[in-house]
Amino acid sequence: MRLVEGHPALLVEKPYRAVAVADLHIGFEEELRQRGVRVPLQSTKIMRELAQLVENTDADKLIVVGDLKHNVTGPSRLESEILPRFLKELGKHVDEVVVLPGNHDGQIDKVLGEFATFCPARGLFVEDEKIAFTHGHVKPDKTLLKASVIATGHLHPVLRMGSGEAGARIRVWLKLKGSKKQLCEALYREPCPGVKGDVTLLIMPSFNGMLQGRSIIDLSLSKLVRGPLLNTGVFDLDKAEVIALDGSVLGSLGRLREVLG
Ligand SMILES: [Mn+2]
Repeated sequence: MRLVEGHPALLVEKPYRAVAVADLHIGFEEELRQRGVRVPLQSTKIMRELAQLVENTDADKLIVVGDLKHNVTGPSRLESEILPRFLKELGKHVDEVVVLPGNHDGQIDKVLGEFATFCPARGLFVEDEKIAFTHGHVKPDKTLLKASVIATGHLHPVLRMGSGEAGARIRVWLKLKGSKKQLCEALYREPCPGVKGDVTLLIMPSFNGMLQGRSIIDLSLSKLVRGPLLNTGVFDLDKAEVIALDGSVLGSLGRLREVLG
């Protein structure tokens, strides 16, 4: 498994080649468009980027780590028209599209079941790579603790630098480490004998670049936003490694907060 340089995407290499992306929020601009704001259609742009990604990485699968869609607006044009078209088009580039439902994806498997493979929200474990995926808003399945890396979305982390007009925001990865045993005990409230070693929590940037994202410098996150994994307190956010999309390590979150906060 590796980060795809320059993109908010992961590449799984065994037993199949799969690109994993999180938080597409398809239809984010729909509401604005319906109100007459001519925002460019993001789904077209996202499709182009995804098609290029799977081609460049020679992947035959695409894993969406939650929040395929944004909010449903109006009489569900998003679900009946935009998303089927989007998934059909994706299907031309990969053998399989796998979707792990996020908090914005309630019930879409019922409408879109024929266009993608839907996994339980509690997670997908890829044994050969010891990597597990879950969106991050629900408690993951216990089998995910077999993983050495748990990759989630949901947070949309961005690093804010400077302020006002001269300020900038860039999407980032957050890499945290914690004790697997402590995580197991905190999540399932029971003794976890035999569980040992560390687990890496990799929080993925949102694939949709139009989203504002959550500033990891301010990071006054509600419990709901943090989700069950971060809420355990097993992962020390100040020690999180902050990684830019090009793969460069920008520093620990604690240090960046001191400098940029
Ligand atoms: Mn999201």
